[in-house]
Parts: sequence; C-alpha cells; structure tokens
Amino acid sequence: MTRLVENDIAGLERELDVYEEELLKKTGLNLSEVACAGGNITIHDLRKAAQSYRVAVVPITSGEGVIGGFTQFVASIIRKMGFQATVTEETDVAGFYEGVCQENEIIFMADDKKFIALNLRTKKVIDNGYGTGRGFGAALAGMADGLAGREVLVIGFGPVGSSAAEYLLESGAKVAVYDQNELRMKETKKDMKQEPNLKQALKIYDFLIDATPEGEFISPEDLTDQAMIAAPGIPLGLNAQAFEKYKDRVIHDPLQIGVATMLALAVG
Ligand code: 2YJ
Repeated sequence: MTRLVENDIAGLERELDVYEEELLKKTGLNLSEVACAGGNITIHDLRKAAQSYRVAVVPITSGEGVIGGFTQFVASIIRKMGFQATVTEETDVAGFYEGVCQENEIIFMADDKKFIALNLRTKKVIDNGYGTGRGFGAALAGMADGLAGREVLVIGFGPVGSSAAEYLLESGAKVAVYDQNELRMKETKKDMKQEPNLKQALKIYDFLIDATPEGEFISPEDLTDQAMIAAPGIPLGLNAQAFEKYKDRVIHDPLQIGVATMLALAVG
C-alpha cells in the first residue's frame, strides 16, 4: 500500500465541498451516499449513528511518523458526514487513551502498514483497504448507473482491488482481474475471470478499477471510448493525456471515499 505524503493531501480539506460537488456530478451520489452503498447501510442508519457516536482520530508517530495534515483531513471527512470528530492532542497510546477517556467510541488511526477504524462499542475493526475497495466499487456503480450484469476489470488484486472485486460481485457485476503478480492472480475467486494481458484487457472493458500503486501506465489509446475509471490507487494509473480525455469519468482521491466508507462500515 502506498504511503501518503503531505503533498497528496495539502489543501484538500478546504476543497472538500468542491470535491463533493464533483463526486455528485459524476456518480449521482454524495460522499455519505457512496459510503453507505459501499458499507451496505442506509442513509437513515448513518444519520442515526452520527447522533450517537463521537469519533477521535489519533496521530501515530511510529515508523516514518506523522504526515502533516493527515489526521486533520481524516477528521474533516468524518465531520462532513455529520459526525462529531476530533484529533487527539496526544499521539500514539496516550492519544488513544485520551480519545477513549473523552467518550469517543470510534477511533481512527494509521501507521505505515495499517489504517483502521475501531468501533469500541461493537468491537468491529475496519481496514482502510477494505473500505477503500468497497467505496470505489460503489462510486463506479454510481457513475455507471448500476453494474449488475456488466463486465468490470479490476487492475491490482491487493487489499483494495480484492475488496472492490468482492463488492462488485455482490452487486451482480461480472468481474475480471489483472495483477502483474502471479501469486496474487492465484488468490482470485473462481467466479472472477483472470485477464493475463493488461493491454488487451484495457481495450475491451468499459468499467475499470485501478487499484495499483503504479503511475501513468495507461494512455488514452489503451482505453475504450466509453471507459469509466474508479481509481483508488496512488499515484493515478492514467497518464496526463488519458486523464485529460477521461477526467469527467474518473474518480480518484487519496482518502475521502476510503475514510467515509470505513466509517459507514464501522457503524453498520
Ligand atoms: O498519523 C499519521 O499522521 C501517520 N502515522 C499516518 C500514516 C498514514 N498511513 C498511510 O499512508 C498508509 N500507508 C495507509 C494509507 C491508505 C490510503 N488509502
């Protein structure tokens, strides 16, 4: 999983309203609606949860340390969904203690390996890869006006791609997978088609999930004219020309959909 850097999220907190307007325009869904679709809960249940849960986000200094603006941005995404959310003053274990003592029952925290949401009331723990995959699957379904019976190519079968693939299967889509790592290809389920050649596959599928950590490996001529792309992978797999051509049909963000869907899953 790619480690975010300060630049990936700089300025995004201020732009959250604009981000959500664009998401709505592309998918017909706002951030909470994408999260609820990915998390399999109703908006009504999300709103009820927003009244009963408080959320703390704990900065974690281990490994490569705190990423400037990361916890603040996570908290602002959660507030955007109608929940009370604070960043703890203390970090690490002291921050976790502070969050729990202040009666927060959902704790978000990330080190270099894992980013989790922990629901202390239900003991549920939600991984960012799982939330991100499902959320981007839901965003693609929104953009496509439903994916039941349609063929979707998932590129990259790590924690995000495999969760997106599962979600898409649940939604009735026909799922195909490409991963350059043969061991990962072996982890695909039998109801998922394996695509051995990426270039050939890109020419066929109109609906794509780019869940790779590779940048700029997709050019405009690789894609069908109708292609729609949900791209949780960082950096973006499309090169600049492909992005320019497809930008109205590309969903790509570093945290928003993943965090929102983690929250929906944590309270669901
Ligand atoms: O608390 C902090 O500021 C840091 N310890 C945050 C670390 C963030 N973690 C990562 O970037 C992970 N690799 C997971 C990111 C998942 C984004 N989809």
